[in-house]
Amino acid sequence: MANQINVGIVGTKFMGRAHSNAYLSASRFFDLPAQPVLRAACGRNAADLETFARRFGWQMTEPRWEDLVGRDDVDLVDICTGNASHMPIAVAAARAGKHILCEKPMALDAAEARQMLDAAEEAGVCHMVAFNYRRVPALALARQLIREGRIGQVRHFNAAYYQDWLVDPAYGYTWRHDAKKGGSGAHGDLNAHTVDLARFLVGEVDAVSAAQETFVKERPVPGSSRMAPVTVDDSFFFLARFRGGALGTFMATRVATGRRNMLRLEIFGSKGALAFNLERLNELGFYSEADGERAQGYRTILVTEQSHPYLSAWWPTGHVLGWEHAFVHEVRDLLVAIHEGRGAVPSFYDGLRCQQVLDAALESAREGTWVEVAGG
Ligand code: SOE
Repeated sequence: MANQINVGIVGTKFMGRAHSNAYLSASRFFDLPAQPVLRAACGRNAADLETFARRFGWQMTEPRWEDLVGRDDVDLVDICTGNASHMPIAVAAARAGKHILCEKPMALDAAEARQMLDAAEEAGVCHMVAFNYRRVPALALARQLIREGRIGQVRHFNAAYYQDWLVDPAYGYTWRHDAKKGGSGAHGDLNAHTVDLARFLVGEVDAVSAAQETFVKERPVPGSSRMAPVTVDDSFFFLARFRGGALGTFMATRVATGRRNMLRLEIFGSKGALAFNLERLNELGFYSEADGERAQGYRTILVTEQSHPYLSAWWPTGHVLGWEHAFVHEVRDLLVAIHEGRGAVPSFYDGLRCQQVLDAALESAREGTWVEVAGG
C-alpha cells in the first residue's frame, strides 16, 4: 500500500476526539507524504470505546494500552489520557519503537518528562507534545512578525488563560483535582500552554515567582455522598524573567467567572505590540510604531489570507477557522516529520523545558521566593 502511518490512540474523551478528527481532516485537506491509518483505539470503558471507534473509523479496539503499544501494525502511539499515565505509556511506546504524540502537560513533573525524552531519544523515534496553540495560524503569524523584528525587542510577555468550569462548588471531583493524578490544577493544565507559547514566541524563562490558591477545598465525589479534598490549585499566577531580559506574567485559573476558554496574550516590544484572544482565534492585534503618530493604533489582522500559515489548505480568504483546526495542523506537521525521518516540534525536549518552568513555579509558590528554572 502507498506510504501510510498506522496510528494507535489511547484515550477516547475530549482529546481523543480532537485528535481523531485531526487525522481524518489532515488526510483530506493536506497533501500528505504518508496517509494516517486509524488502526487501533484503546479506552477504559468498553461501550464508549466501541462508539468512539465506530464514529471515527478506528479499525480495531484494544482494552489495554500495554497491548496497543506492542502491536506490529501500529507505528505511532497517540497519548490522549490523563496526566498520570503519559510517562508509562510513552516510555513503553518508545521501547516498542513507536513514534509518539503526547498530550499536554507532558508529565506530572520534570523527572517524568526527562524519562520520556531519554526513552524516545534512545529509541530514535519521532516525538511531539501536543501544544496545539502553536499551530493556530494567528500565533504562527505572531512568531513570524516577532522574528522579522516588526515589534522590536520584546519587553513583556503577558499571558492569561481564563476558564470558569470550576466556579460551581458542586462540580464533581475528578482526577484533575488530585495532585497525585494531575500533578497540579490550572497550572499544569493551562500555564503549560502559555509557557510553551512563551518559548515559541519569546524564548527561555530563567526565573519565576509564584502564588497559588485553591478556593473550593473539597468537592462531591460523583455517585457517592462523600466529599474529597482538592489537592491542586484552582488558580496559579507567576512572574517570570526571560533569558533575553523580558519580563512576563502568567495567570491560569479555572474559576474566572464568565470566561469560558479565554487564552489572552499581550506582547509588548520596543517598536510595537501584538495581542491575541483565543475566543477570537482568527484575529491578531498588531500595533506598529512605524505607523507614525497620525496613523497610530492597533489594527486587527484577520488571519485568513492564503499567505498566512496553514490557510492555503482551507478556504478562500475571510472564511474563518475553528478551535479544532490547530490539531489538524499539528498532526499534519507530525506526519511529515515522521515521513522525512526528522524531529518534530514541539518535541519532548520542549515538553521537558516547559515542565521545568512549571516545577520551578510550584517550588516558588511553596517557598514564597523567586526560583531559578533548572536545565536549559
Ligand atoms: C481543560 O482545561 C482543557 O481541556 C485543557 O486541558 C486543554 O488543554 C485546553 O486546550 C482546553 O481546556
